Amino acid sequence: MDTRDIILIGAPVDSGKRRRGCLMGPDAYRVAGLAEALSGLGHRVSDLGNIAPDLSDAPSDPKLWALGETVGWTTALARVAEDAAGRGMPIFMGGDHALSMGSVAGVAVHAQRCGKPLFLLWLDAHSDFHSLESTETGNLHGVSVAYLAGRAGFTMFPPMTAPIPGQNICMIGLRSVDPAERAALRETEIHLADMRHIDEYGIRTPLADFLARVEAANGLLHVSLDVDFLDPDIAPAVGTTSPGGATLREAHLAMEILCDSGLVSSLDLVELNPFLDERGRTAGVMVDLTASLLGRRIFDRPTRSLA
Ligand code: B3U
Ligand code: MN
Ligand code: MN
Repeated sequence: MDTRDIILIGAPVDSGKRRRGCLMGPDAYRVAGLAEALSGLGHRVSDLGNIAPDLSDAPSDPKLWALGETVGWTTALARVAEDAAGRGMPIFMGGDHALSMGSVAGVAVHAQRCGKPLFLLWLDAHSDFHSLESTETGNLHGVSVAYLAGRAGFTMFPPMTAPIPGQNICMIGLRSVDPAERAALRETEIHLADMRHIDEYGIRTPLADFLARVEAANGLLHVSLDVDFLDPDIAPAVGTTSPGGATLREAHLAMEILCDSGLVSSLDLVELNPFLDERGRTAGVMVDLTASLLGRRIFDRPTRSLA
């Protein structure tokens, strides 16, 4: 596979939910050796350090947790993402999933400028599809896809100038979807693969179907990887654990298939809470998965069967 210009961006977003700790995520990825793993694969890697939210206009709402801070992150990250996407492959080291409102919004503007459609792969136990009205918790990491898909009501956020059509979004790994999200998703064309779907068809099938669509449209692909996509047995460092998630092998296979497609143009690593980790285990798993996405292989050719 081709070597790439990888731009690491620390996004210590911790405002998307009440339980704190994701702000330590970027440093945990650094300590776990993310940059070294990727440069070891031959890529050119730079680390922009951590960015900060733009708090110049910070709205508040009693029902929405830390709205002003999350809006500030969205503004700042969108700016950085648009610029970085023009120079290489940005990897956003989160930070909770509210960060994707900024990272993906910025990448979407870049894609629009290139005249290419943007596709979004959401690897997550949750659909993060609440509107600001339907959220029960007020936690804004649960509204990111709704914002990015252009759902109504996000007037306090920067306008989503290039909303992503439902047909261009795919969610894989779902197992915790609230009733209001389920009802709203039914009205969209978002591709949905819940854990039952993975159990019945394997992780390759929904992923390959989606990648074929990206390829046919000559699109760019942003992957948003939530730690809770993985089973908590292998990735305990997350605030909202949800049992029954992807296994280590399913997750690596997904990354290897994504790598082979050559279509991934940007990536979020979100929801890692190092305070909840066991001796850096989850950070290590996330680094290994990112390495698989960027070319690490057991063998570089298909292995021969023993038959
Ligand atoms: N849907 C719930 C729970 C949740 C969403 N995303 C995460 N948890 N990580 C909510 O709060 O909106
Ligand atoms: Mn999420
Ligand atoms: Mn999640």
